[in-house]
Amino acid sequence: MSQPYYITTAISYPNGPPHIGHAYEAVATDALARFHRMAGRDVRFQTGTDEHGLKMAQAAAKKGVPPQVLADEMAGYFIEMTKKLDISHDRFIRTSETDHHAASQAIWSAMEANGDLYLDKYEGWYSVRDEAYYDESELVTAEGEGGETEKLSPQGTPVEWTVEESWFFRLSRYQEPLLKLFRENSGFLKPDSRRNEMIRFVEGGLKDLSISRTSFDWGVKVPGAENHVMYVWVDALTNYLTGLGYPAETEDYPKYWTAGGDITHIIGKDIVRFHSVYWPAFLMSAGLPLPKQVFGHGFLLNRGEKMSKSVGNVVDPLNLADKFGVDQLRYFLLSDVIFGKDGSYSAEMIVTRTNADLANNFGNLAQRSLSMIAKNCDGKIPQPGEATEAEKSLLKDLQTCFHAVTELLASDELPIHAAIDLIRERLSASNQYFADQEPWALRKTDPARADTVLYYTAESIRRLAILLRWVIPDSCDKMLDVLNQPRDARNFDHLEQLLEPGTEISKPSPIFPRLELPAATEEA
Ligand code: ME8
Repeated sequence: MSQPYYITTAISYPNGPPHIGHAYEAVATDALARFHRMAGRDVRFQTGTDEHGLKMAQAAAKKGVPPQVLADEMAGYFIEMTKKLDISHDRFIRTSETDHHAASQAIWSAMEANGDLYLDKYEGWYSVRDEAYYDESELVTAEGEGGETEKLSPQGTPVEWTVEESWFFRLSRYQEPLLKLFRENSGFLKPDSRRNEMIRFVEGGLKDLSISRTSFDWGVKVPGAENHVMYVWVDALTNYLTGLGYPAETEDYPKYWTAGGDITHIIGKDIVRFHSVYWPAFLMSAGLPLPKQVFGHGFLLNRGEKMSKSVGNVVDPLNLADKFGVDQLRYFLLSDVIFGKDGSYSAEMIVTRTNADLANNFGNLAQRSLSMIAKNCDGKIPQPGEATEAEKSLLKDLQTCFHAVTELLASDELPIHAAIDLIRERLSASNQYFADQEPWALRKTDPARADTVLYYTAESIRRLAILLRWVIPDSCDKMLDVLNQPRDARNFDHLEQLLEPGTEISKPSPIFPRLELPAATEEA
């Protein structure tokens, strides 16, 4: 039996409502969680909001409300997004919750007990937007609007000179252990491009990290130094432990973390340094096991351009889901974007992709074949005659596809898009089988053979619905409802089982309507 699987998204800053990047990460992580659950693994999945820090405090001040009020309001939108997009998390964590304060103080105390914390003064650059400290050597110089030069972070965000008393973490101690981790464990950080970047960063030398602030008080209090709040990333990263009950030795914490569970953090490329350098160093210091993998996915660009409030191209993912359908959006994001690389989206791209694969391919096959069963077979799955080579290879190829998909998703590269490509090939093959066999013509010349063809077409639809259920759960469940399949017969271990002839089917109605392009004026 494989190890329990713990998968997490990053926790989002609720300084504004969710954008398409948040939706993308939630959907990709959800698909992986669902895949492993369908494969029979014990899965725990966590997502949530990262509510502390200067960015939140400043956003709240700008609105004239306390940070907790802003966090409560915006967290509500993030929770709404998870519901809307069918995200199957076990816990939605909010870092302002009491148990999270306790967990953050526990990891702090463990790092302190290991001799890794000391009090000093921080003097250096800080980017509020990135909630990150930068070394002078990392900054880039840009020309401001008035022609003056300004210093920006490597992410292009403004930086400010900060001087304050601060607790420090002896990150420098972990340079060698981290390099060893990267070198000996090539799967720890993926894709490889991010790993190479981080190896270069660590090789460049690690300075001790400032991990507390005294100039504001919106955060987790430092144990024994109540005028300090923890640097937001210390508490944010600890969310992954809080959600399991840490530090209490309850059932979930040992099961998913300390007893060798496979821990996977799915995050975006901009926060790889925090997850693959700071986080493992904190964990090593606290004497805790490390995650199995940190995966830094790419960014979604609106028609190839970075989203930004000033450009006015920030897209509300809930609007997209309303316009095009939840599963249509999920399918597009997961099949069109190469997991690990940046991807582009636009209304045309969503419509083109989902019309081709879902409406014209899957939907059309199901609608045509199941309507024939409804009309000609008394609404019941017909009794098949002997299977010919065509039927045998139809089913065999579906099974081979399942094994290939499993193998892909067990690899460190997590090629979700490539797994969907394989399933899409089977969709087309089933359509081809149906078209080649012409059951509508056989109905007149050889009704028994027509029944056989309809039986195997329905069987391939059942298998395709199971194969795609981790990507587009609601539509596949609707398809399996039409086929009258029990809820407990929809996982991968039911792939090879065959439809029971005589099973009554429900009247099929189109599950994937053909989408029209929205008018240019209201485009995404
Ligand atoms: O970074 N495309 O929060 P966040 C794809 N609170 N992904 C994107 C994206 C885009 N255009 N923009 C952002 C934070 N993301 C921290 C995380 S975890 C302990 C703390 C991703 O709201 C981003 O890379 O800025 C991150 O993984 C997630 O969305 C939340 O970003």
